[in-house]
Amino acid sequence: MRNNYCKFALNFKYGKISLISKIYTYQNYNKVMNLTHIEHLGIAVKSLETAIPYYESVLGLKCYAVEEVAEQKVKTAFFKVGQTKIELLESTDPEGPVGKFIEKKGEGVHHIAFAVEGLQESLDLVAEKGISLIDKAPRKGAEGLNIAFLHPKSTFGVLTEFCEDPNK
Ligand code: CMX
Repeated sequence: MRNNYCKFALNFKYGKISLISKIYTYQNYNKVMNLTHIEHLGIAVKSLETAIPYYESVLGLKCYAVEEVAEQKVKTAFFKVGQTKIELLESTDPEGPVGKFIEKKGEGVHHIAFAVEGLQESLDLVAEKGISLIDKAPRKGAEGLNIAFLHPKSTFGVLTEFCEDPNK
């Protein structure tokens, strides 16, 4: 009798713990990030010099900044379309991410970047949901933004970037 009571008490205790942990996991799974807008589209080009005139003379946009991001082995050129930017990417090294991309796939859309509120929390959250991160913690990108990439193999083939403006 005493044995049965102990078994019951133990089952009850561990059942409760497992239920609580299931509810916790479920709640976490349903937590979503706060993506505010598409910050930019990254487009790989062989040469900024030959691509910029298309964006300026044909599409009527204005290139407002050219910046080298040595860590990423790229030179970038920026245009604004409403709240979203176009970021042209010219590789400075054939072994860099954009150099390899152009070699394999040619010029074209390279990545999509979302502005997020709470970059580290967002990375932790997507990692908990099984998404592979290229960057487990934010690093510095162009225009002084904190950035991090998700691996295209776990995002349906689209290299995805999260950006956060440290001054906001
Ligand atoms: N979009 C979709 N798929 C991509 C990709 C991209 N931009 N870049 C590479 N891939 C795919 C390749 O096609 C390849 O697929 P398969 O295995 O089916 O052939 C696979 O990813 C591996 O590609 P890889 O050429 O062997 O290159 P690596 O594994 O060395 O690197 C990646 C791929 C995504 C991890 C690397 O490019 C990376 O770390 N990117 C993030 C940083 C970055 O892109 N910086 C440049 C922009 C910086 C900025 O915006 O300032």
